Amino acid sequence: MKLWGYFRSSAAFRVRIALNLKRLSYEQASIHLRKNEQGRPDFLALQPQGLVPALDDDGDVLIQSMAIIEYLDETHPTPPLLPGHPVDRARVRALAQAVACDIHPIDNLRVLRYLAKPLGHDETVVEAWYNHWIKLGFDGIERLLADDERTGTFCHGETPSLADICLVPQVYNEKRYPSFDMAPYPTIRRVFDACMKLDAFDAARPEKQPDAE
Ligand SMILES: N[C@@H](CCC(=O)N[C@@H](CS)C(=O)NCC(=O)O)C(=O)O
Repeated sequence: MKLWGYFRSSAAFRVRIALNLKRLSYEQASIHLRKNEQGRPDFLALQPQGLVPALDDDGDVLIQSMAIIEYLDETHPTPPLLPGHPVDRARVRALAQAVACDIHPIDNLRVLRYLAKPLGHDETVVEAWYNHWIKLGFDGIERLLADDERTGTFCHGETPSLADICLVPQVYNEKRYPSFDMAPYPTIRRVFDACMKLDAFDAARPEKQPDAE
């Protein structure tokens, strides 16, 4: 398999974790987002949205991290990334989507760039935007985790799932910004720490990728 990604992309980070949990080997192709390589014609031919990641599995090119991860889970069912019961599956998907649908898209590079230019907001305003939406998202996720007895060592029980795969890269981003206060999120921090002790998560971290700077 071949994964197009970028070391700092949290959506690519999700797919790297899933591939590692499934013990699948893959090569990586770097799309340097800061240098706008996502707009390169050869990459747009693969992913017309100009977003990483994309995964080539034996000639089938898959896009969108959640679709890729569910594909991997369907084609390589062990270990499962979703629990067995439909209600539990819905909970795990809801936690994952709280990150992937509600937080991540509005704090994406192209959104932050658009706020700066052409909208003309300075760095302080862009940072305030970023932190505001992360805080709102994490406030809800902290309650969803802390107030539910199905939360275990991981977001759902004792094995990592799609929910942890989405949560960890988002937390990882925030740790890069000391201005964002993680103190109000003890459960999120505890789950994050548990995940990062696993090789699959650790090996997927940005600074361990071949294109890390
Ligand atoms: N919903 C997409 C989001 C992909 C996405 O936003 N990728 C970011 C990196 S994390 C990207 O390529 N950004 C390029 C840009 O903003 O120009 C997915 O889950 O794959």
